[in-house]
Amino acid sequence: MKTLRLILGDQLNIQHSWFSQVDPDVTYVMMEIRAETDYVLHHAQKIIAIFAAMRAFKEKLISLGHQVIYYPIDNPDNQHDFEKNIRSLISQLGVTRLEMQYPDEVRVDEVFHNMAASLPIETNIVDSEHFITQRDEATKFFGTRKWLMESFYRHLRNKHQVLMANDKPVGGAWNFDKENRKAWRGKPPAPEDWRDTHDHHALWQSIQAQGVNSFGEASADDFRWPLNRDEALQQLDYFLNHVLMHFGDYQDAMSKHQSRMFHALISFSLNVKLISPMEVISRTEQIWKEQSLPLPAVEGFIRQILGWREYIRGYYWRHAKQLQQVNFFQHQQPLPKWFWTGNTKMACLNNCIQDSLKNAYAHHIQRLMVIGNFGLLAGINPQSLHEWYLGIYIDAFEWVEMPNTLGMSQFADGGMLASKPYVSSANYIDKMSDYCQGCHYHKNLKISDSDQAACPFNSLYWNFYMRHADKLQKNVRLSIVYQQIRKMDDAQKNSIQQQAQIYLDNLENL
Ligand code: FAD
Ligand code: DLZ
Repeated sequence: MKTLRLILGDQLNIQHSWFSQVDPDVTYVMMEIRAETDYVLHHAQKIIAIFAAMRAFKEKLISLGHQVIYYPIDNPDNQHDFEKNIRSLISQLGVTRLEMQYPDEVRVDEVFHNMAASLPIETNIVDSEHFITQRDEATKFFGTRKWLMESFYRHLRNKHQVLMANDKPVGGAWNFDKENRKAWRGKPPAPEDWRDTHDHHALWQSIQAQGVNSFGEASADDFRWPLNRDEALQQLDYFLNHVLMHFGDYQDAMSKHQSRMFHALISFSLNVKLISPMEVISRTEQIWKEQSLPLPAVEGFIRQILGWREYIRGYYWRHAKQLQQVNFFQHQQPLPKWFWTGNTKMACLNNCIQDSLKNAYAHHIQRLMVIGNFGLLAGINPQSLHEWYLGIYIDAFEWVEMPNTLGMSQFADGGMLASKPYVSSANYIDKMSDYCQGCHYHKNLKISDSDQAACPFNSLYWNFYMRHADKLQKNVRLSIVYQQIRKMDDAQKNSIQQQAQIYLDNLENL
């Protein structure tokens, strides 16, 4: 029997049981294909990082004695489609069986199931052996109950005995989030970028020569994303030993002087499976014990991975099909052109978008409370925003990006993921960052006067709640907001709405 095993660009898990022994009857196949580069407009670094890591993975497999067929982007035999390349290999090599790992995305899941149904050979799909939970574990856990990350997280802490002692959470509480909300004013100094660089100039030239469209800075000569598992582990260990101690305190902080802050930068390594979530958690617990790190930092970090990441995956497999259509508020504004350049006078958005274009990265609060916040307040079409997020970030794969964008950030699912919209006026952004200092717009003004332009976040914030009162005012978590609106007189409400309308009519020039 001649078996072909397909490995996707986000399945670079060298610890998978497939690779535990060399089998002369097994050939692995990996493909750089236009179907995957072109399903959305990608940031240049994302394409480079995936191809470079795929190529390094191929070399690793060969060095271990495995047989690998690799289709580079510029191979003339490459038909740029999983099924077409596989059909050619079936006839060229006399393949009798195809094996695949479960993909993380509905689109590719359908491709695999269609291949399984139509190919003239035996097919089998196996687990990717990466996640802590199964696709349907959250669905089964919640049953008919309301989905809540915190309950799933506690269940997983118990089940896997993470940060537990005698069946109780260590430190006497499940969650130390209240201690994790400080602004950063330059101290402690944020770490320099601890990641080694690569020169991917030649690879980038070959990608461009094939006419693959992209945006953002390629940074091909000075490339920071990890190539392989060893590098990913080194980067993780640096973070755990030198940076994690401040993660909790400054998790929500933002600064124009330091975009990475104290975040781990491990989402690419995790999402292409160079490292596994459980090993990140175990190493974190180990270093916490060895170095007596602050529990709020350690718990806060583990919650992101054991809690949020697994919960989001469960949510995706429960709602993915529906998410492709959702638009709870019927928002239809097109994405302003400055989303592709960062050229806006709003300093917070200017900084966050330009960071994203430069690094293919922004941390969670930049994504949620600046870019996403604006998108929701301005009534941007959530599906356009979803495509933008899916393209721009190095870690963006639909299973994790889509619930975060459409559910958490845009409330486009009507509150299935988040219990209230994540929106704020300038006040929150000013509290958590230094962006407002020197901004063209004035953070304290709701309405522009003859001297100063008001920060658009202020009128848009109140206008959003007034505009969507029918959908939101019964939400108990928003009772204070609606009490405040009820206290405003008609003249106040009208002037806020008029100011907001001026901005909404002029989004391109903000
Ligand atoms: P850290 O802040 O250091 O956190 C450590 C790890 O926790 C991350 O690497 C990630 O694996 C996990 N994590 C933290 N928050 C989340 C979350 N909300 N959902 C899932 N995992 C989480 N994350 C992605 O991996 N891919 C995406 O495409 C993506 N899109 C997002 C879109 C929006 C609108 C928002 C608000 C968030 C998105 N996130 C996404 C979640 C989060 O912003 C990133 O995981 C994080 O910024 C990655 O950087 P880091 O490794 O430095 O994370
Ligand atoms: C994101 C991406 C890109 C840009 N290119 C490829 C590719 O050429 N070949 C490949 O196997 N995977 C690529 N990927 C990652 C895939 O999009 C990802 O593996 C699937 O979407 C499954 O989630």
